[in-house]
Amino acid sequence: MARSPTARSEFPRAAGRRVASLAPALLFPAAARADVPMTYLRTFGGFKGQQITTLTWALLIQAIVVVVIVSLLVLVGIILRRSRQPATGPDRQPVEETGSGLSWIYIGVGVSTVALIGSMVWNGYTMAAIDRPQRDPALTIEVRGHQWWWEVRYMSQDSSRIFETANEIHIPVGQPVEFRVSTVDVIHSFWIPALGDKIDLIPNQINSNWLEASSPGIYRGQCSEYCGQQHAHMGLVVVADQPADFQAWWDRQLQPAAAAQGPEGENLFVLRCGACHAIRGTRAGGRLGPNLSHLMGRQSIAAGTLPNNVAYLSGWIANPQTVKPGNLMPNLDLSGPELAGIRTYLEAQK
Ligand code: HEC
Ligand SMILES: [Cu+2]
Repeated sequence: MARSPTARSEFPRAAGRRVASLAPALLFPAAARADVPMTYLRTFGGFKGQQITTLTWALLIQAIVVVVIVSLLVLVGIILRRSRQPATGPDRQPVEETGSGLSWIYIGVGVSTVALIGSMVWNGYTMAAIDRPQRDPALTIEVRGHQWWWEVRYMSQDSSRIFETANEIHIPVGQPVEFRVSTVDVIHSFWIPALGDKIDLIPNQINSNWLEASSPGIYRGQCSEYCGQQHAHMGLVVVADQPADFQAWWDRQLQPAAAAQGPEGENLFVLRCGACHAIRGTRAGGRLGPNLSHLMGRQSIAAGTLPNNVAYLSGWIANPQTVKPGNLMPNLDLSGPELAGIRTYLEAQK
């Protein structure tokens, strides 16, 4: 399910950054992003992503160096101790040894202080540098967290172009996009590791963040603040399209729902599902579950849990509680014909 963008153009020019970007290149030689969909050690997030990933590598390497040095010192201590024989037997050891070793403490504290202050300054610099995009965001997308899925609303000056969707976000490549986020229930956190930093979704508050994708592709995201039983199945995808494809996608979303094979399927859908789900242009206007307009254009269902194809879709509609126990869509005990009618109707929502 992935196009693999070439990240080459992304590798930073500055010498310091080049060192840091070497490490991921060694670890994942020709890895397509799909092989490591949730990586934050490689970035596709333009300027912001580079700033964060470089810092991440620096801190990671620093932590590894500390562990290696401390382990070596412990080993040296153990080995030296064993080889030194007490002169007159164990009962004759002096209580206080000459040469206290305190200088090791002074050196250790000095070195860690410099390293920690250095990281703190770098952290502060990075946070200031990524606070705002270098250009004004191309568009604003509102994201609202639900247990356990993502409500997504595209904003526009032209109110006829505003629309809602769920769990899959398209953005134009190479342009900063503003995200305004909140939640209807508990705290969630919106995170697309390959693109940039996290932002918490907090009740009765709107937080904002911005992201930019530097190459086209599909980037997996994940709720990263524990939010209940199905927290681990609260995923999403961000699809970065070429600007023209993005506009075409947006236009397609605004098109009316398809009425597949007569009104029967639609009526069934409105009756059995419309209290919780909306499809634009029909009487189904529920808001307790994801908006299902143009559902078949999405890659996955149940917030990134299952691939979106007819088989999984049927399985989900027939028995959502087996797939995602505890989720807020109940098993509906549909009859065979009801399930078939609703499925056929949904299949036409491309
Ligand atoms: C009581 C409310 C409720 C009813 C009734 C309901 N659903 Fe849902 N549905 C939900 C919720 C909540 C979710 C999100 C579950 C999750 O991912 O945690 C959901 C998710 C879905 C999804 C996955 C969408 C996505 O983008 O991930 C599909 C498809 C779906 N429902 C179809 C149906 C159909 C078809 C019916 C009628 C037969 C129906 N639902 C009835 C609440 C409901
Ligand atoms: Cu969550």
